[in-house]
Amino acid sequence: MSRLIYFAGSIRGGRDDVHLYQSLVQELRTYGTVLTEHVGDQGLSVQGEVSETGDKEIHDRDLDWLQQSHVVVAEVTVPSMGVGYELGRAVVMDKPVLCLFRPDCGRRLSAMIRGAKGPRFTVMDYRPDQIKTILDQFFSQTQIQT
Ligand code: 6IA
Repeated sequence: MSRLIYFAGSIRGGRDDVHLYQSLVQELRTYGTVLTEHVGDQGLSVQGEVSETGDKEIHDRDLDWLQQSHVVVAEVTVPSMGVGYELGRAVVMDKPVLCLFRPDCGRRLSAMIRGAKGPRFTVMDYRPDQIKTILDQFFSQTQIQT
């Protein structure tokens, strides 16, 4: 069975890093199917996707995908309530999680994310030119049940 990857990144929290999300989604495609490719879509603005569906549908669909996924990768540099919520739910679902944070943004990562570090919850500081290496390391060292 193909590996299903849930990628999380800020939407209403701010789209400053959307180009990075796009690169991450592209790179993640080499490791499996990315269920949430829209997060890296430059056309999706803070105002949100043009859609008839309401927030409840978005929430329920995303949680469905989260449940189906085998692994969660989150870009956590731009603070996002939605990403924080997804990460909390992922922990409860016992999914392996990788959080990527860019320290050169000048902010400090929330203690609730940095402090969640554990065998199933990896937090990595990174620069964009390290994406390939970090993903390679994570996917080769993490037990991901498919
Ligand atoms: O609080 P945020 O919006 O920054 O939360 C971002 C996270 O929540 C992402 O990782 C997504 O998985 C999820 N999320 C938030 N909004 C959406 C969305 N459409 N579609 C899919 N996933 C979402 C937003 C459209 C809406 C603004 C009309």
